[in-house]
Amino acid sequence: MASYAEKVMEELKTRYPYQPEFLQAVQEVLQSLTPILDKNKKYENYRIIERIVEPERTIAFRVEWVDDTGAIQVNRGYRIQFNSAIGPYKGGLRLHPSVNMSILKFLGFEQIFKNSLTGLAIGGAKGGSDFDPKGKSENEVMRFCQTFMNELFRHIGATIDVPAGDIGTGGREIGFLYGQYKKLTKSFEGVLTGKNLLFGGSLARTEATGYGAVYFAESMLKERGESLEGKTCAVSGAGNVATYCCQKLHQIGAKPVTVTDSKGMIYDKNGINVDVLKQVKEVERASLTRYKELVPSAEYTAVADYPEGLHKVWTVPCYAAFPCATQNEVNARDAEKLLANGCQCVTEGANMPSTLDAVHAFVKAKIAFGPAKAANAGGVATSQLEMEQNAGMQSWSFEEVDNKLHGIMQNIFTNASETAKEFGQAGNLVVGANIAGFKKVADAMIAQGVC
Ligand code: NDP
Ligand code: 2IT
Repeated sequence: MASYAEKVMEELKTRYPYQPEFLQAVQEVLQSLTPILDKNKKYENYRIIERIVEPERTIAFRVEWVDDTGAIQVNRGYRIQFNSAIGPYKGGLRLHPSVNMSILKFLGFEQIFKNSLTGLAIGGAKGGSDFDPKGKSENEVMRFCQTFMNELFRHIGATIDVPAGDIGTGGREIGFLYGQYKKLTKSFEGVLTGKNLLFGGSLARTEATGYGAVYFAESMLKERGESLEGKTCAVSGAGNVATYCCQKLHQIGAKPVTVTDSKGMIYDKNGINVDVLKQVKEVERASLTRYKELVPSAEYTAVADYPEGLHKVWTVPCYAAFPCATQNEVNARDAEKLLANGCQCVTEGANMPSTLDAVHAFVKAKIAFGPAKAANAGGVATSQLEMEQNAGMQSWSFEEVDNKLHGIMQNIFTNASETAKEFGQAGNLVVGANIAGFKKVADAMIAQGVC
């Protein structure tokens, strides 16, 4: 007979056949929950799974703006307020042409458990638009952000829902969004995180996700008597998470040798030059071909030249891999290649970067595998530290925030690791993180009644 989780999964597949990313994210979580659902029938009695897979509120709206030629442009904007059982809605805004309901529901669903794992009082949400900031002028990005906020502002607030950055949304976009929120509401409050330091941003928020992923990898390896020091690492992505992942790897004596963007990959045998990477991506907003111009000894490979069915970055022999670009960028064949080349540690900086098959391969091989909702939680955790500073009208030092981040990542590892042991699956942090993240939210939902 099908288990409770399997029954809900089948219903969900029938209801949302056109939301593959959402179904994938739910499947990964539900597969892990069987031990706790079997042990505690209360979750089935209270129909927690049917409830937790449906967003509390889904907001979809039109975003119309005028481009530099005077033409009217129309985009779709969204905010998915998924779960507020343990705190105000919290999660990023993604600006990318691929954004749709499936992608945002997967991200919002993941965010529920990630935020719970941080140990902080934050619920789960995600939003964004199919607007592509790439190739747009500053004025176009500003006008888009302003009209996006013209609708979003009525649904958010410092104790209601606090959006932040994600793919395509960095400090520049958060600034424009914040300016318009303030204009519309007259309120100078911590309604967005990832703000500029000049108006309420937190030191170390920019670095937090990448740094946090490396701290998480170190915790996993320490338990195994290993470390990253002196080790070669493969990193994907070339944005916020990848850049500060590379920076922290250098600081602890490891060597990141790759970065990737949507057009290609850089292999730099001398170690990725983070100053050059920042110049290319943060200042010039250029493609990685520019890195090759600035560092001629580096090798550049265009996506069109990747080996059939593989992401070239995962064919580079490495001790540790840090996928930090986007979902499903590590498939089963990539996983096989990484393992065949001796990779001992995979730490997910991006959200759901590994397909279900790839996750299974890493878990089966018993390497150190840090699932996204645990390993990349440093970003949102530091966002909550920014909210705390805003609420108290304080500004903490870089060291203070970084130390708190380090402590939070260590706690997330310990919690996931202990929970895995408690349910008879020592070392399986996928199961540990999913159960630990779920339990707190589910118990809070039960305590708050059916409302
Ligand atoms: P950025 O927009 O700063 O960078 C994204 C990078 O990934 C860019 O280099 C981009 O290439 C590349 N990329 C994006 N989409 C694709 C794609 N479809 N195919 C190939 N490459 C792609 O985003 P972040 O660094 O903030 O986010 C990266 C990942 O980390 C995402 O999964 C995000 O959800 C996750 N994350 C982010 C957090 C944060 O605090 N920012 C927190 C936790 C998770 P190009 O330069 O060509 O655009
Ligand atoms: O996926 C994520 O955790 C983020 N994009 C960061 C969210 C946040 O609120 O800082």
